[in-house]
Amino acid sequence: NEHKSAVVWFTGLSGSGKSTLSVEVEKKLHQHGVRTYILDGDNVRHGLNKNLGFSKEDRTENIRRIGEVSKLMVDAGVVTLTAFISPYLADREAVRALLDAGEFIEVYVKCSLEEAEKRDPKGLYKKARSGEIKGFTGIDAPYEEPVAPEITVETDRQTLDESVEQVVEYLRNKGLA
Ligand code: GGZ
Repeated sequence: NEHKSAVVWFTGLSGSGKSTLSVEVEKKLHQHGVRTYILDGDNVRHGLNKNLGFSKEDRTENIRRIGEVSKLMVDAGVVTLTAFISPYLADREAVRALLDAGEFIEVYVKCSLEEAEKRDPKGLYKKARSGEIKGFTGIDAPYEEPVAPEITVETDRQTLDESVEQVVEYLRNKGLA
């Protein structure tokens, strides 16, 4: 593998800004001629993982498969950006263990529950509060914060541009951008 590659693993609450951030970081990488691919709910949960729901077991299997796909993408030399809540520490660490050192870049997309709930772009928090959705992350299902993420961005305290630049700068320093 002549091209250095890695997985940029965005983790955080629903509505924290993972997808937005992955799209904006990808744009910057494209400007630098880097080949990328974004894995997110739209292309994974509707296809490969359409038999999975949101129980603890299903989330673990969701993340396991995404980790395996990410590994294949990295082997192919594609910088892979993933945007999944991935609420369990052990599941994220299992993905890290699949990859070589430096190939798993965990980005904690930190945002208070209060702010994520205020954004509520799909009205899901409202449904979770009313009991229409059970086991919603942050409401009645856990989110385990990263312990030592490579990068933390605080989307309720910094602008999108600042967060994007922070990620791109990290990748630049690692020779990935
Ligand atoms: C959390 C849920 C749930 C429950 C549906 N809990 O804002 P969104 O809509 O687009 O992001 C959420 C997405 C989470 O899927 P992931 O594959 O990222 O989750 S995990 O990593 O935990 O496997 C939300 C929607 O799916 N959604 N039900 N109960 N989010």
